[in-house]
Amino acid sequence: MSQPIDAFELRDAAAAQPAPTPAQFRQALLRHLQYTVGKSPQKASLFDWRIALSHAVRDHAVDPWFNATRRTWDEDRKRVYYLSMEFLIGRLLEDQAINLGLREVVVQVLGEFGLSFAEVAEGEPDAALGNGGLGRLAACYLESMATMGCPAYGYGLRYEHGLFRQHFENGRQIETPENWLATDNPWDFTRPEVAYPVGFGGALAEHNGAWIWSPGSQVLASAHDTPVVGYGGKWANTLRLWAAMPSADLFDLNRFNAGDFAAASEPEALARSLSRVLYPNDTTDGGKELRLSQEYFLTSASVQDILRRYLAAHQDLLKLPEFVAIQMNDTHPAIAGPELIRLLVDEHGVNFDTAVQTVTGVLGYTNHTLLPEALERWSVGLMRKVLPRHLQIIETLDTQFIQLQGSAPDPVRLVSNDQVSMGDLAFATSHKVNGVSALHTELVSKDLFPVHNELHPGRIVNITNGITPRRWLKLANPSLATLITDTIGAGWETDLERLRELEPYADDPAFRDAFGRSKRQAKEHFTGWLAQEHGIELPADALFDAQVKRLHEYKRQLLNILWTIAHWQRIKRDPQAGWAPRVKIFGGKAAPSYHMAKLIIQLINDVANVVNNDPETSHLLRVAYPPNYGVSMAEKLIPAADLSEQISTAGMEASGTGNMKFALNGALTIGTLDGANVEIREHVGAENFFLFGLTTEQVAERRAQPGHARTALEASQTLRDVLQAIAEGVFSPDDRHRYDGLLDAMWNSDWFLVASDFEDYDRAQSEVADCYGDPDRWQRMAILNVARMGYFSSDRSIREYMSQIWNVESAL
Ligand code: AZC
Repeated sequence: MSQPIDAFELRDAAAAQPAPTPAQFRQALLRHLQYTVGKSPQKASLFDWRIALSHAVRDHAVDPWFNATRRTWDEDRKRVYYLSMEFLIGRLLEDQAINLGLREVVVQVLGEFGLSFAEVAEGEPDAALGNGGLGRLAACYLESMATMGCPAYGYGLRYEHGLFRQHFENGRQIETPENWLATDNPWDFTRPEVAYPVGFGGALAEHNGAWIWSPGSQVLASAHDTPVVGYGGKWANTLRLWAAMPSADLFDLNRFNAGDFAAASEPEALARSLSRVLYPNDTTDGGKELRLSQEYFLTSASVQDILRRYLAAHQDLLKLPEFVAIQMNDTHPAIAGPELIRLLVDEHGVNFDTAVQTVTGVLGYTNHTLLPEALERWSVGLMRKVLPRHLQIIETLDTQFIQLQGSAPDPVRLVSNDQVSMGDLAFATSHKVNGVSALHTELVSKDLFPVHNELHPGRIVNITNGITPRRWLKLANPSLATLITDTIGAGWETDLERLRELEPYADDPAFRDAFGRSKRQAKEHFTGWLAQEHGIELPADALFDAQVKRLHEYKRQLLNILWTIAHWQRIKRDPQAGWAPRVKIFGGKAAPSYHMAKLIIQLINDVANVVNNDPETSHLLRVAYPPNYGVSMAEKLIPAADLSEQISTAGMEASGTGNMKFALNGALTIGTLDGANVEIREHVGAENFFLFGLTTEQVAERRAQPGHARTALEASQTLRDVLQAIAEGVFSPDDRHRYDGLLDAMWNSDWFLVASDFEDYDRAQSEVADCYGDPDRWQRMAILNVARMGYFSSDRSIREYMSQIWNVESAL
């Protein structure tokens, strides 16, 4: 039904354009301003300039994109398909300009019109098609796959509304819809000819031993492509986002003409709702049926596209694993297993067991969390209603899985208690399952999938997360990036281990000074933006102590703010004690229905209000919580930080990637032995990391002790004083009981062990303060952090995925 895009893809591309001269680029920019945007330079607004510039930059992405696509076809290469409900991309203009080697020419040409690149780029809305870590990881991996020349597609949904916008009213989080598509999206190539029907519900019938599924309703998935260019512009892949469309003209003109305007558009609106909003939650799922339907919509459209592309060049579906690798980013697209089996068996006549074997050869599953509330389970009733044929396939897989466990008295099931366990399903249909840090992978093997692991030794592998140094160093931190290039030469951008060459400079006073100046520049850049954008003034000479990430109890922003109160109380008791000025920076959103997380946000803002207005202490302590944290804010904030708070309860943060971004930008970490902190500490050296807290094993033991919260509180006068102040309403004079629930949890349950870890955190914070008082020592430690973070490049992660999971070669 859809016109395949093969003809387009096979089109012979011209040789890549050489780098433009400023005169050529100026001409291209003016041409787009006039003929694409329809404005003269005299009348153009910043918006007009940005759109024209984006098109002028985008033009340079097209040739590498065509060439990469054509080569992949010509050489019949294996392709990787990264299926993800989230891609937290951020802005693209500067990222693409850097990767295409155009940044300098852009700066120069814009300057000729009296414009700065920064001010033009600042107008671009963030593509916030993700909640947090998992979505941002997908974006880093896309960029690295393109840089490494790994032929790949990212498949996702083109949400009309990305992650909600956050603002504060009286310190409380208020959510409003995000609207990134309200104006032109210049990166989008719309492909109306690439559209697939996706069916839901309906009935099953058996015919000559085969099953026929007749869906009750259909929605069309329509493709929108964004080229993803690798660093150096040698290779480009595609991010294909599906938009939901009504499969037929559902608009009821008769009803409309009869005056019933709303009802006339209802069926159409319903179809479109599949790509309307990103679920603003990174743990549990609301609106179950819509969410399951969204997941199937993404998966089915992508799998149809993948098979169509495969069959355009091959006949034998059993050879699929030789040419296709599909990576499931968490369980969200885990219906891919049953969907592929369904297509092979029902539509291509492959025998069931052979289909299972083939599909398993294709699929890989990345687990991002052990939190039980985030491990998706769908009720059998819902599954039967929305995806009856898939449920049937899952039940067969379940039977086979039980058989595989032989005489086990209490076998693990894919379907139990009337629920389908998507984690178990994903495991059973994948040839490789990976955790995202060494510690996490160990816990995945031991605690989450011990039975699977025993049945399939070697299926679980670890691939520690990584971050792209192009966005998170070169783009975000130009002062440090320039210093690095001036010191060790270019090339570290694609070979991050080369940062090791900085190690000897840690003892070089001149380099230390220059390093200090680059940090200072980053701080001024951030504070300038913060003052302008949010009216928050911060002293750039203070220690910038930052915790930015989603709000979650396990991440323990509470521990941080409680310590902040303790610190404030101490300063008040002894203002002359030589305190180093400190700025506590918080950033992050809470899921709209997560009451406790929202209460913690309010507490942070309440504390900020009191502390920042205290004339006795405000020169020594500030709390800043700029609203609406996202990728673009992170790019300014992370380079400015001195201290990175990675303080989750051990065993709960699968990896973290913010921890990597901070350390790469020369912040020291205060952290627990959790997630990738463990490996970061190993790499940068234990002496360059502020460690505190219970280990994963100790956490389990402590939780088993009855009354552990009370015991820990009784041992800490400092923490009791803090809780006392909160209880007295020092921070909520208008409502003394606001935090009663929070205090009650602190005394009586404290699942996340805030009290148990408080004293040791306090000790580590004093070490931080001592160390910051010795600038040479601090600088040295910070430089060594930068020099030793090469391992955490997402290029390394992708190389490991390519060899250990995808079995695919670089085309470069
Ligand atoms: C996150 C993990 O919480 C974080 O530790 C990890 O670094 C990141 O994935 C990337 O692997 N998880 C999520 O964002 N969301 C879910 C559902 O796990």
